[in-house]
Amino acid sequence: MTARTVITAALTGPIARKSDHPGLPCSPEEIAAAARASWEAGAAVVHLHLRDEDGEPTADVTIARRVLELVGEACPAIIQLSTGVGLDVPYEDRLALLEVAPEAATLNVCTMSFGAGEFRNPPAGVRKMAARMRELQIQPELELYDSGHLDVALALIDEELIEPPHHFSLVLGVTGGMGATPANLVGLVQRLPQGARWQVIGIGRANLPMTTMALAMGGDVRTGLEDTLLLERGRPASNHELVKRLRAVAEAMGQPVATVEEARVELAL
Ligand code: KMH
Ligand code: ZN
Repeated sequence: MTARTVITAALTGPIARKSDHPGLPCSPEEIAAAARASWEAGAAVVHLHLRDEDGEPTADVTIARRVLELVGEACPAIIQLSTGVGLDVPYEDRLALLEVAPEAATLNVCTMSFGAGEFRNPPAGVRKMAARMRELQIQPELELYDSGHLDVALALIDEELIEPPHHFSLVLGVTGGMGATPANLVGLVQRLPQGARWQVIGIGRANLPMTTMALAMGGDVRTGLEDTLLLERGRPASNHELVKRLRAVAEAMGQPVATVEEARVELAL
């Protein structure tokens, strides 16, 4: 088992809009407040997407710097910036976002259907993104939405574009990716490289069952409004409520939850 479980809060994501959930944090100030509340509830890492004045996903570096500054002032949580950004944001803009040099950032390794949209991660762009992350010493979080994505990630590791320690997010329940089933999760975990650190992201109704499975298997977990807008059917969630519930599940299993300082050790940051 993992000594301590790291909880990541994915505060806003790129898909939902305020019209879907009025409490969705969008402005830099709202994102910073949600980060603080999630950290107080037990999250050691915050996964951040950026929104413009209209609430649309953006890779604007001025907004990125403002969000990083405000979140840093609000709480000591480890910042993981999304380079997924949003389905309609050009890859070159996503790449340029790395120049704000967050401590950690996501690396999406394959193009795929994503609900009603397309998530474009072309092989040459992914290699550029990985190489720049290595140069800037940004810790990559490898996002896997399907079993074949692991083979692509392993190729990047073989090419020495990604250095150890390797961090994987196993995303279950995206329409266009692998379904949220125990067999899919177990199959992927069994094939991870030796010494890899991994977390589970369960989308929608799969959020609580899949993260609970991850806890039982010794993995880390992510929750937040990017992953589910509801605590249960008909009951809108907030980021900190989702973190609080997941923390309680971990503790009920006797699994201690990492503080930020402990998470830095666990994640070798
Ligand atoms: N929600 C998707 C567009 C990431 O943060 O890097 C995937 C995504 C991944 O947001
Ligand atoms: Zn994200």
